[in-house]
Amino acid sequence: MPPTTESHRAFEAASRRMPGGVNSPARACLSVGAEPVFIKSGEGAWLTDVDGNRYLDYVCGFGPMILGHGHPEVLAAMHAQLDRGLSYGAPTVAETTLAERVVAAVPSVDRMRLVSSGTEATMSALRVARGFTGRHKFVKLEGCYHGHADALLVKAGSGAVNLGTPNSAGVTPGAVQDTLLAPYNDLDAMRALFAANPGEIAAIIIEPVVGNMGVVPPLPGYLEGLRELTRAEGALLIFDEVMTGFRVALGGAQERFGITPDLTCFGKIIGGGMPIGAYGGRADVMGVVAPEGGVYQAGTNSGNPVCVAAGVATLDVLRRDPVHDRLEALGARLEAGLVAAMQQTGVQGIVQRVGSMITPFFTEGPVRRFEDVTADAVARFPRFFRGMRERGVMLPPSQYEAWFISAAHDEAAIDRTIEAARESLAAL
Ligand code: KE4
Repeated sequence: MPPTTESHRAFEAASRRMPGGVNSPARACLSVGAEPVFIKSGEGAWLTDVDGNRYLDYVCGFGPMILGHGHPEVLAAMHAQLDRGLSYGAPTVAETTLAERVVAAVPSVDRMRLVSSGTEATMSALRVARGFTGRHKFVKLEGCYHGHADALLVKAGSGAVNLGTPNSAGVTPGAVQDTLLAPYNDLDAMRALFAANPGEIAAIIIEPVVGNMGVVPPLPGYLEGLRELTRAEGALLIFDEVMTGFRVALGGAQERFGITPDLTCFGKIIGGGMPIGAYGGRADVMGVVAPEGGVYQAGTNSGNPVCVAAGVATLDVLRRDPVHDRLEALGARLEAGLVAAMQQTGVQGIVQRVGSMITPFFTEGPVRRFEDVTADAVARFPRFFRGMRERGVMLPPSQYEAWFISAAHDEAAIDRTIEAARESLAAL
């Protein structure tokens, strides 16, 4: 569906005041040769743009909207808090409630700190790891994206890679001098890195299931190998579960794959659509965080009462209802349908999925690490994206992103998506 006149006018006005007309480059649609459409509202699994066009939504806010747009229990909890105030600059009981909900679902987290974004969560977790170990270097995986803190914005996935260079301008050599890189799903390369930097590596930070190259699952034994290696080397294992937390299982990827990290980063779903992040883990590690320890980290909006109300309500629904079973079934249905559509249209591609995170890659695959996402795949995705949007299906605007299914999607929505995909693939 081409950008409609109201949306185009909105885009022109936005572009005068904001780079790319957006407040995050991941929404800019530059890499898919399109203008972003401006959204007026979301209802359940659907988005409506400013011209009244409706779309089945697989962006889901880039992950938070696991219950769909406008869930009544989440809205009711927020409305109740609005009448009591927005921000106090003082602690509230609800923050402890949210912390207890996270701890109940994610046993590796004994103590935690709320922040306001995934970037803050990973940035802070890295500082804690360095403060706890006294070591400076850390390892990130090529193609993983952990937000836009300087030290982490190296060979990053998601929107960073769409710029053509995964390293951002403005990040100084000093800021990344201690950032070590390794290819995903390659234990030998990781072992070699530790051997070359004995006693100097504070942590590995990793997306336990990558969403920011598109969906790339860990190979069998990979996460276990990282766990053993970090333990042997006195380094911390940090799981960035900003995307996978409460998504691929109630307890995240660490529950799904049975791995216990030392620190975990959260975001997205724990805010239920409102800006929340968190980091937490071992009590001894979190003991270095101010005011108990010497690692400083702070934030005006950390634990904001309205955001926390949305987060608690969201996690309560996820604990009570069998949402993850439903999402697994819908994900499997969509995966099978996309595979069949590729076969029926003769388009070369694969589909990679973990739970309700899914990505079709226009390459023969498998995609196990960053360089497996071929230039050809990246080149073919834009026409598919535009074809799907024209048929009323809103996808994340990049081959390097995961699609998300919400509990508001149903079999009819999945089947409609598969039909749109079949038509869009046939038109490639
Ligand atoms: P935020 O600062 O955007 O809340 O979180 C950063 C982040 C950290 N870790 C992981 C695994 C993430 O996926 C993210 C953010 N994800 C991107 C989309 N892949 C957010 C979209 C955007 O940047 O606008």
